[in-house]
Amino acid sequence: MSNVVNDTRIPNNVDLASDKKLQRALEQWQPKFVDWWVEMGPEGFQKDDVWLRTAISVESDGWAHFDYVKMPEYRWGIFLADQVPNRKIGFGDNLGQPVWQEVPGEHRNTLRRLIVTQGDTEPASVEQQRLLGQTCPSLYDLRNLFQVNVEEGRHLWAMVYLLHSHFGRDGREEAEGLLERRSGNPDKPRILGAFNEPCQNWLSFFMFTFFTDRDGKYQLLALAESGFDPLSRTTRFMLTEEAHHMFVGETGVMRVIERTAQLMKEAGFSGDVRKLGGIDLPTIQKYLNLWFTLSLDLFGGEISSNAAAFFAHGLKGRAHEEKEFDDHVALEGFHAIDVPRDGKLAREDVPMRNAMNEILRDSYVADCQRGVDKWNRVLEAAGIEYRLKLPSRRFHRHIGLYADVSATPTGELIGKEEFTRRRGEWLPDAADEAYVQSLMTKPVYEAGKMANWLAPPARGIKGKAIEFEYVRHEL
Ligand code: BYC
Ligand code: FE
Ligand code: FE
Repeated sequence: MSNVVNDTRIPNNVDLASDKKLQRALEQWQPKFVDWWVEMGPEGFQKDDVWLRTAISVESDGWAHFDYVKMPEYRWGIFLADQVPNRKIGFGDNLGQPVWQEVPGEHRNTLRRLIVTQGDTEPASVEQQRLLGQTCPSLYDLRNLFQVNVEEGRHLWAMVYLLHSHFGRDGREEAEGLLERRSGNPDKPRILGAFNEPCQNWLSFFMFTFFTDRDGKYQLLALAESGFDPLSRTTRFMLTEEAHHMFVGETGVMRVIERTAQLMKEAGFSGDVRKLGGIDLPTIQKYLNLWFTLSLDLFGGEISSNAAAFFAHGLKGRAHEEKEFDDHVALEGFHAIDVPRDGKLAREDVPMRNAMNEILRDSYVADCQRGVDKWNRVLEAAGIEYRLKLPSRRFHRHIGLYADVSATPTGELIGKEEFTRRRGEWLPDAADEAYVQSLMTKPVYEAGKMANWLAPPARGIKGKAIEFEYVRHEL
């Protein structure tokens, strides 16, 4: 299956040529995708040579090829991880049954909806990031932005392949819809909240790739468990690409912190680091608060009958279902959740299956904490006492149990007025936005140069020097 066909219009390892009808349908969708890319992809860089990796197979030792390419000519392909022989459904009511190669009729609508929701986030993120190139802090970062963007484009392809190959006419209509909705457009918004939020500066971009792409990691891990085998195989390969997106976020924030620590030293610690053009730690904390909580919403409600049904039917599992859990049926047992009742929190036992969104969120929060700990080690090594913290899950939520209450970052419930009054202490306000924006008015296009607010990376990409011309930008 992993024989790769690269000499066709659509690179793939799914033997597309053997299914002419499917091939034609995808070849009709392809120019519409490229039109969307040119309209909504990175603005001002479509003619540049960018040193990008392209997926060419799913072999772990050589799945990627690196070279200069103009983004509209990127070879977006369809790649599924190899089939696991005799794979069985690993959880829910169908535990131990053979996985499905075709969509079971009774789960058709639910699966389509999960695939469309996943697919919708991919182009949405490209739309959110389309102006960032114009304020890039270095060519290295510019290239990473575009790498993330083209791969999100490929993730859209991955979902469109499933829609075209398994969902007939309505699948094809959904594939069109994925190119029609627009991030942040009130008339035709993207499906999930965080994907309609503006991502207008590079601090937001780094937080987004750390926190929001990491929701992608956990949703993909849960879908990789699916009894619908083509979905499992597709998402398993997407996860290999996702690792780089989170690397961009983790090291991006880390480099901001390194530079801030350095400037704080220069300012004599008590001084205002903004005077030296750095991003002060309280502002970094506010952006962390914003993107962490927007991303928490992406896991859905804490108590969810949808999630229970996805699990029961074997459509969506937990992250690392086999390795991390003993009971894969989950009909017994409870998950304790703090439920707001009359202005107070009451701990309630929620039947396990109904708590699946919260259980996935638990894994996600633990993974986020590992990254925050690394950031804090940079502060510690620099002799700075300040520590970054993940806020409470109750803070600044728009989905689920805490959507209708207000809470502080440490999780105490407060009145709406107090929240509104103190919002600027916890989340970026207009002045913070204006300050961060002011650092990024001029792009840095000189190879090897870094913007003042950001430390250089530890090394370049794939053995190239940091000074390598990752993007040949025509001024
Ligand atoms: N915004 O039962 P509930 C990625 C809706 S990111 C708006 O609590 P459920 C990427 C929900 O649809 C990964 N609406 O939720 C990252 C439901 O509507 P109905 C994306 C929301 O269904 C960076 C109602 O509220 N992948 O790949 O258990 C860059 C009650 O919902 C939201 C996936 O999400 C929200 N945040 O779970 C690029 C995987 N949350 O039924 C890419 C597929 C909930 O009342 N999606 N609602 O009309 C899913 O598994 C589920 O749809 C969700 C929601 C986990 C998102
Ligand atoms: Fe993605
Ligand atoms: Fe991603």
